[in-house]
Amino acid sequence: MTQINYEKGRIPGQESGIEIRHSLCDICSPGMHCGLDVFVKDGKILKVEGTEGFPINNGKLCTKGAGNRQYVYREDRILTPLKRVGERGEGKFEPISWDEALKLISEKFLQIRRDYGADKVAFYSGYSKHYRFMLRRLASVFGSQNYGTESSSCMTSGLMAWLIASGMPMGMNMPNAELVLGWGANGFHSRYPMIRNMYKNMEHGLKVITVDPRITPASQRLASLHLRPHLGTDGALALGIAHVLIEKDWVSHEYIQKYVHGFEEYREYVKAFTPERTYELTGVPAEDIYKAAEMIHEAHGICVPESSTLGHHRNGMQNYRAIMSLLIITGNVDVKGGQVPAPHSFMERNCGFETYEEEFMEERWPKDAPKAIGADRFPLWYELRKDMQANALADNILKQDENSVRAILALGMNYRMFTEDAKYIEAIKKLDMFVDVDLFLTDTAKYADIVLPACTSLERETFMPYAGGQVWMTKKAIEPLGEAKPDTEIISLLAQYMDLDDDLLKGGYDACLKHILRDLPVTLEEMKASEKPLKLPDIKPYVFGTMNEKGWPTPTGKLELYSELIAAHPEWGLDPLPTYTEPYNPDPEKYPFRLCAGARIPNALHSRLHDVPWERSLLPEPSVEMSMEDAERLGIELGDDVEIFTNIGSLTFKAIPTATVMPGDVFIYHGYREKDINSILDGTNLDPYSGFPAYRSAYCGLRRCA
Ligand SMILES: Nc1nc2c(c(=O)[nH]1)N[C@H]1C(S)=C(S)[C@@H](COP(=O)(O)OP(=O)(O)OC[C@H]3O[C@@H](n4cnc5c(=O)[nH]c(N)nc54)[C@H](O)[C@@H]3O)O[C@H]1N2
Ligand SMILES: Nc1nc2c(c(=O)[nH]1)N[C@H]1C(S)=C(S)[C@@H](COP(=O)(O)OP(=O)(O)OC[C@H]3O[C@@H](n4cnc5c(=O)[nH]c(N)nc54)[C@H](O)[C@@H]3O)O[C@H]1N2
Ligand SMILES: [Mo]
Repeated sequence: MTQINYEKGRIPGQESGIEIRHSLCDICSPGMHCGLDVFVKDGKILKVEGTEGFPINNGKLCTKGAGNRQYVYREDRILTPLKRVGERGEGKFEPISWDEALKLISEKFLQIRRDYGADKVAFYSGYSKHYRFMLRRLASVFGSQNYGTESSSCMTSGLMAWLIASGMPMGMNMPNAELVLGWGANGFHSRYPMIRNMYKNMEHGLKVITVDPRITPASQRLASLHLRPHLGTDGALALGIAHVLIEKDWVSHEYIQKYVHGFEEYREYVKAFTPERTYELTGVPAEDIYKAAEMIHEAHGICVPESSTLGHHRNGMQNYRAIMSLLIITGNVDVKGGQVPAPHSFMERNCGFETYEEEFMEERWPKDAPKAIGADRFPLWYELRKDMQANALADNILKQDENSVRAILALGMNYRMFTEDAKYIEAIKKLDMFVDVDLFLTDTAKYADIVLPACTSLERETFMPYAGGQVWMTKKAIEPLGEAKPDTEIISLLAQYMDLDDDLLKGGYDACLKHILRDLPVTLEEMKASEKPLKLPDIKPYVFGTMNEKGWPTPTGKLELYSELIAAHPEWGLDPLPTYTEPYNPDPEKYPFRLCAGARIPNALHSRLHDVPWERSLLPEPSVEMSMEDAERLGIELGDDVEIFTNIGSLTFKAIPTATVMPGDVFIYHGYREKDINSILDGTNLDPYSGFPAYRSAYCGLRRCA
């Protein structure tokens, strides 16, 4: 209590010289940016609090958000543009001016374009998203299709599954739902705003089924039923539930007949997934499968959260398709409380209004340029995304042939997000030029020829749209540290220095925003003048059933269980139905443990917070969670060193035996510099539909270190 009062004692006002500036937390997910009150004195941040009344967080901050001050002032912040003087990776740089840096980059990129073609320069973005519409356009105007992002392994696999079924992004209508299939959803650690919504709706009777191999806060506090399939077997489980629904005649025949394509083929396929066989494949007992089917049958309005977890498997996209199919056959798509159309407003979020963001990104797309990297290996990805599958980038470079990329402009590249990531460093070493724009001098940035300093969300104004038709320009809380600049300004400067044919990009962030937001009933100036998000007038609620009646943008105009898009391309070697394949284990005898690398922990966001003292203190050492049973069997105790080995390599972690993990499973978080789990995951173990790595259904051996 005294502690809290002491903090609150920092009272803003004339006397104390402390001012509160309204900004946002950009550490986490792009759609859920939380409002921050930043307490500033003499241009320095003293502390941060959540903004009361803010649409997403209403005064609350999570573990990560509370670390914003330490994040902004991390010791390795880059303060000036840097030019490499030592060997790649050595980390020896000299400061140079912005003018010099931009000239060096522009001259090299233009020379590569002249000598080898525009596609030999790739444009990459890490997790941050606020500048992506400009980066994509920069790549296009430059002439390269090789624009790619971290979305090559994030939520996009699930999005692709919907693009196949309905032709558009879809979202939950949770306020009207009676049941959420919380498949791989433990928002307590990854998406707390979603959990708050669930709690709110549970007061009106919403029920939740959690499907998670682990016991989690979500399974304990929210779930009426908790199914615990083995990692990466979700497709079999969904098909098993479908089997029961069909057998009991709990499907919606009228709905299927009117709106669904391919039910006959699908029914034929799921016949084999009897509860007994499903149990063998997934470990979920038959009675739980019946119980889930019964709950689905009884609910009016069922929806399923988007998920990256489910995409992180070699069979990930098909598994997610199998899950969605449960909604389709029970008539829960485009109905009240079901999965409903969620066209994107900005940054892949649905906010209830339209912008010209997509047009802005697409209109200059160089359709005659060589196809983006990965188009040959992951044709479905390319068909649906029209950008580079970043998981194919290292191989493209390492091949060193006439198609290999020669330069990369990266905004926030963290090579440790890729599996078998040493390949990425080898690839970067082969480049003529690697430019990394980041907040911090990361291990990846150390390989760059030129490093450019970006600034955090607290040092810039950022356009943010929110669900329900809300828009805002956040406030700068402090001036950029050193010579750091917003990414958007850096992109615009590059367009100017290369003198690309695009007045909008050259005109800067505000000019681009004004262009894509031109039909909104409020102006950018009005957003800037407001201390909080503005609600747009006349946001019309979606009328359920519109798309079912109008017809979906799929080849048949119906919701497709059987994909005619895939069927039209037998050369892709992909299945039109949501078929199930087992996760890949290179040698079950050597690698008997199922390894999930990456289930979210509250105090980390990929590589960003491992070097933030408050966050690190909550779990100081990279650890492996394992079952009590396995620990006992192998003589392992809390804190023991445990060796994890795969077909690629081995690493040691501190053991955390826990009752939340099933025997045979192990859980390890990623992004640690000193214990990088991705360095020992097989880089060829990719989903042929999406190109996503199997981060969550890898296999390993485990032993106690002597
Ligand atoms: N094993 C395993 N690997 C995974 C995953 C997993 O679950 N398991 N998850 C995957 C998923 S879902 C994702 S989304 C990816 C995320 O992977 P990354 O995109 O690599 O995520 P980060 O490490 O958070 O961020 C990348 C870089 O962006 C920098 N950065 C932060 N803010 C800014 C900014 O405003 N501007 C610029 N220019 N740079 C900035 C950071 O300092 C960091 O160096 O990881 C993937 N990798
Ligand atoms: N604290 C924190 N929050 C984050 C992030 C972070 O790094 N840290 N990353 C952000 C990003 S980029 C993303 S994409 C999202 C991810 O968000 P989510 O996908 O919601 O989060 P995860 O914790 O990775 O996975 C949720 C649950 O899925 C379970 N799970 C793992 N594998 C399987 C499986 O094969 N089947 C089933 N049924 N369940 C499985 C895990 O046990 C875990 O409890 O989180 C975002 N939020
Ligand atoms: Mo992600």
